[in-house]
Amino acid sequence: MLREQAAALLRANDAGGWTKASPHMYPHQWSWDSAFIAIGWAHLDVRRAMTELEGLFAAQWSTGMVPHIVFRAGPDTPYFPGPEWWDCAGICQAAPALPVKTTAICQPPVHALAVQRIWKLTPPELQPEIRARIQALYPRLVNWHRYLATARDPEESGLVTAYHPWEGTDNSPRWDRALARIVAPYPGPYTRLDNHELPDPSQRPTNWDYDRYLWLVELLRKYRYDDAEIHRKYPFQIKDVFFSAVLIAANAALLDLADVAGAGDADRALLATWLERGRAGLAGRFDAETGLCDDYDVRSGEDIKLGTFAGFAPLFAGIADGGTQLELLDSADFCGNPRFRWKLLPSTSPAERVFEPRNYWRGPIWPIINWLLWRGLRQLGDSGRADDMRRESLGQVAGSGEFSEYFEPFTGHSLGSQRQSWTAAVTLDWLASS
Ligand code: 2M8
Repeated sequence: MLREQAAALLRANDAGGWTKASPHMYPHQWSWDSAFIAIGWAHLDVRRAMTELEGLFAAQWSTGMVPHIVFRAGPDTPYFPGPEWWDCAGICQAAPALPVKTTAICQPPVHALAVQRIWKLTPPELQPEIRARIQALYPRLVNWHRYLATARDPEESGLVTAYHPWEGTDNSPRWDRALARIVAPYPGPYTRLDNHELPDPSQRPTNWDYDRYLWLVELLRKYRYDDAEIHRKYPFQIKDVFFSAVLIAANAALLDLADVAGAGDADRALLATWLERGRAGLAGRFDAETGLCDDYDVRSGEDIKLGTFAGFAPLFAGIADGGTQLELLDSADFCGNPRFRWKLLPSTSPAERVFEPRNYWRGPIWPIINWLLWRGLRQLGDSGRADDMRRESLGQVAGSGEFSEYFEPFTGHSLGSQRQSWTAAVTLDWLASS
């Protein structure tokens, strides 16, 4: 029943070769949503799954960056801020030419994990075709990772620099201090649409946040989306341990696919270098006192010490740590909170002063984050915890009756956008992965 509902949701959100992240709130193609969505499609039609990724990578920038949104839905479909706020083709030669319209920032590189899943699920009779399509996509994936390992890590620290809260976890408290330092002039009149779609302000970022989000876009435009210039002058640069952990997992996935893709020695060596560098980078961010990995604010030189899901970066990356993180994961500060409806990882720990159980990335439980953690735990051979996480996650979705964007930790109630594609996609994957 759940499988049929999830499959029906993906089909309903299918816009023909690409999938809306959700039908009303997010009507375009989002980068990491697409990767999760491809994992969902892989359970229904591996060809369609490849098409999802191929379409996204057709909008890749010449720098290798895969943009966070490809605006596909057409001018009559409302989304704020739309392509005119970015004007990428007009500002930067590295952006794809019109009519392709994108943003100028990116999101965690889940794509290689999707290709790995697609290949695993490809039936023998389709293997020649899918192998050829993976071979064609692979160099683009390597370029994407090269962009992250170089332009987004000029220090060769192994850690990816995020430029904007929209690069994954919008109003996470991880960004609060960095945003508070930014003196943002009022960016001019604008009308948010997200709070029309979802009129409950307790579930979404504030106007204070939006003023800063838009001001950061202004600044990125001022620097003509040039990474070297941004690195020198731009005020919001965070070494994001979660993003970096996903890159580690993704580099390992590309290495795993190297034979299928017929990768050359040079690419294999590069991937191995980035993988090692990423692991060392994360190890350097581990705080033995708290047991969590800390993000780092490049501009202020501060460690960002907060109990959020991102602190478990080593587990997302599939790196064994001898048990400290697992104990913490099970504790009342995270999955083991006795008041939680489901034993799942919240976006922010309820022990944090800034925790808000209904507000977006400031407390609620996100299925895709728990999917990434589940994947990491499986890689570590922790089938006990992984199975629990899968069962609880499926219980949460089935119990709410909705494929919601996020869930209230104490009640398990649906929050955010409804009919969210990536939630249906990871549900399909969990259902098939006993
Ligand atoms: C959310 O972000 C968008 C902006 O990109 C928004 O709030 O309008 C985030 O959860 C992001 O990670 C996600 O990719 C996007 C679409 O699901 O929604």
